Amino acid sequence: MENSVIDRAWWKECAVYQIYPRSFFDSNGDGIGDLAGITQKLDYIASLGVGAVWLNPVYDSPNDDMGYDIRNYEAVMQEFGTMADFDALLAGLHARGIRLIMDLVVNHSSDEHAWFVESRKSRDNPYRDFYIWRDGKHGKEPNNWASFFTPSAWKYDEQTDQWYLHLFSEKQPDLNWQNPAVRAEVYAMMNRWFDRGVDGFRMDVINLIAKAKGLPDGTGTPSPEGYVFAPEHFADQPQAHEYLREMRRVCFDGRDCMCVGETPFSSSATGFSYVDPVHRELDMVFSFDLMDIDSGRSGKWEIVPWNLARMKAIIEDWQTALATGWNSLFWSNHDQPRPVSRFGSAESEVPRVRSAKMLGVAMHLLRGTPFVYQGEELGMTNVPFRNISDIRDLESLNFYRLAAARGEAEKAWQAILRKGRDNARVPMQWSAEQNAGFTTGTPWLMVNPNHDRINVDAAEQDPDSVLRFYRALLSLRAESRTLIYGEFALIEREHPQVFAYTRTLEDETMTVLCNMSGKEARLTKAVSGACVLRNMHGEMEERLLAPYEARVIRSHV
Ligand code: TEU
Ligand code: CA
Repeated sequence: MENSVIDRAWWKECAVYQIYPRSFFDSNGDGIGDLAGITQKLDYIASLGVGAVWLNPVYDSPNDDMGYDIRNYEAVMQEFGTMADFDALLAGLHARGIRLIMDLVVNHSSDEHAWFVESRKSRDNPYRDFYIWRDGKHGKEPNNWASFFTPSAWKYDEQTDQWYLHLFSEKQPDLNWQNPAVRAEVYAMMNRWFDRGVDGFRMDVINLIAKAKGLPDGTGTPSPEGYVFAPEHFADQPQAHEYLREMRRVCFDGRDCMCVGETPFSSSATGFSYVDPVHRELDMVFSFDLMDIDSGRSGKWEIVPWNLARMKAIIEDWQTALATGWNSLFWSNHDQPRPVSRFGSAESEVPRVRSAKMLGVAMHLLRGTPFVYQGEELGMTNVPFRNISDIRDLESLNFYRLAAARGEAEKAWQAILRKGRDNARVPMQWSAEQNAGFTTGTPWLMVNPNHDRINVDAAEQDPDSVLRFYRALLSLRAESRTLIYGEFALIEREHPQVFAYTRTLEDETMTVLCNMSGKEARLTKAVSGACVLRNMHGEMEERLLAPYEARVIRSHV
């Protein structure tokens, strides 16, 4: 901190709880979580000790990509309730001192959005340039870009004999941010949500909004279908910064809000360029580096073992690069498998509980704002889906279809079990009752059979549950200026099992020691001081960590 004054902000001091509304709590028995359901669980949310909630999209949507394809930015999805339900939830959160962060999905809209319905009508429609339309090349796509969810990023539209760009599904056409009218509409919409009382936005793939001039072909390795994934031409383009600075002027300046951008492909240097206090285009970004740690060259479905040295390097890199900015801290979200299954051990109960707590310590005491995804606080695990008919996520379904066509269905299925997004999207586990207490109807996505032992009710009863520990962890952080603002330094750098670091502010140091392995680990150096948090009981040897043990030690100079 170089004895400078700490640049305090509410969003640096609180933790954020991420809610996937479709799977949180169903208030009316239709099998789909809803806004009134979240409102019913406000006391639970408050009990976690979080200062903000981020809601995945709740806007009107045909749900091709579960709300990430928005038909109307200013209406609530019917299955989730009404605008009155929304206002009640917002008021209930604010009454408890909890802020509300909305998802903002403006790289693309739904193809059913009124703008696109107009846009596709004719080449001279006033909304034509709201999207990215191009002529084909010799009867084929305008360029060779691959999409995230389908082989090609282009879709041909007969009516006007042109193609439109969609980096995600065909039902998610990319908005044309070059068009000032698009930007003006988006900013006005955001300002209306701010005026309604929301406290900020999580901005979906916000670093993809500007595309390289001329939309040049990608030069990487083509997919089996012959398309090239070309983030060099659609991620982190210079215009993205221009647009975000404009957005700050038009929407954020003068408001007490927080904005966090989701920024796939960004390096730490690029990440810093978004949060650099000089411009502060965004307050935080979500980095993908850790999330890609077990992905092979062809992407997330090519699963490779993760490695601790690489994990430490990624964390140190971001902690260092953003030392004058601010990091977001997360192990999971609605797109990622469950961390305890991925980085801990979900094989049996003792290691599951201990590694879930250890992971919480390792991540959420870094310098940055913790984002806890629903169910993480229970140590919820990946799901034993039986076969592809259990899956609802279009990314997994499309991947499976393409792989099956190549005769690789079984390999694809194994990858979906480990990495598929539905692992995180099954209903929240409230109780051991039928459907995990999530709904009295038929849940839209199966519940994990392990809800008989992993659930909120059971965790409330058990003083050693992951839930009780998460409360202690978040309250320790909330009450420690050192854990919030202190400087980060990696220790035990070369240790093959241990991830450890210090956080230092003035004369106080908090040392975080985590055994990331299922075997005992010997520290190279003893750490003296008072143990203020530990994820297990039993005798404590200064230099020995039990499998998945985590400790936090406070000391003073
Ligand atoms: O995700 C952006 C993104 O990069 C995803 O494609 C991510 O790589 C993928 O989910 C990993 O499996 C955001 C949202 O979080 C996601 O839910 C949406 O599907 C996507 O944007 C399109 O809006
Ligand atoms: Ca419902």
